[in-house]
Amino acid sequence: MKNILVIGSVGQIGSELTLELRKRYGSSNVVAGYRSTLPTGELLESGPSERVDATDAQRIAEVVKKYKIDTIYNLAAILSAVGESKPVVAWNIGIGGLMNCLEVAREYGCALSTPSSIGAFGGGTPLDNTPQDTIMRPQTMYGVSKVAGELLSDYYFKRFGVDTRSVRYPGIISNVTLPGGGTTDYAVEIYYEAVKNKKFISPLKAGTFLDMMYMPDAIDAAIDLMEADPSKLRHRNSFNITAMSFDPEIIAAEIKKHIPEFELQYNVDPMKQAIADSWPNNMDDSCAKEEWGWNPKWDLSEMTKDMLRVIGEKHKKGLI
Ligand code: AKB
Repeated sequence: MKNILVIGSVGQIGSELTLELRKRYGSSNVVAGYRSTLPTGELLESGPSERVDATDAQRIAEVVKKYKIDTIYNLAAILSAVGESKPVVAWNIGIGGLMNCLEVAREYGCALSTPSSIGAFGGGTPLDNTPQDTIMRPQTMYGVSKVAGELLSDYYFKRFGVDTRSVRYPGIISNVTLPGGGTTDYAVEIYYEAVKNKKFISPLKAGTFLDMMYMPDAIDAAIDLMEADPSKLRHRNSFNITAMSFDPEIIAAEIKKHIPEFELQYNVDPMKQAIADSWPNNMDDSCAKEEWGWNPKWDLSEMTKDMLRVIGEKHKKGLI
């Protein structure tokens, strides 16, 4: 990877991935693509940025030509819960956007990474130790578009030789940019509420186990997979990866170790609960470990310390 375009660079993952790519590959070699929200701060100042809407193929091609892009990270997506209220938009961005990226990648010889998700599972998937290759009949538009996206990405690799690779992300926990509209967002919000109000009302009930991961591991995964030796990859789109699995009670108990007065209450959101119930409790990520050395570094205890430290500092400075 030398010249990289990140589509969706102001989102939860994009805002941190773009900065890490700039550190590793040089600031001027990583273009921050944005749609309506302009990049700000370090993201704006540390390298080039361009307006790139994933649904506009011509614009993607212009930017790819202008910067001689060889690798595209396509992070444009509408997350699972919002996708249920805007299914057509979710499909157009998820699949329309991906088709545009695949076609541009084919024409200009780019490698392409478009993350999939635990949302691709459902409808008969074994929920414990979920295998890499298994039944996938998701019941959300987000999930349908993720399964279709995996298939399309593999199709473009086999049919046209486009170097497509991707991971199935679990819930991603981070403290730079908030997620928006996902089912796993609660696991980010709980830390902010713990710091600000010492209390959190969970939309998912006790006993709802989901795979999760701290952002530094999520970023390493995206980059390491794109750097992996292709001869070792038996799979491409997409690899199960996970770092931890917990339910609201377990994350709350971890927070209480640092904020003893923290209280967890419940007001279950039936739509989010139904989505979470259809997703794995914990995935088997052994293929990622074997084929490209996936090795998460953060567990719940270390992540909780770091999240509370960073969010605590933001709170003291009046930033949240
Ligand atoms: C969501 O909850 O929709 C996302 C995901 C797991 O893909 N965070």
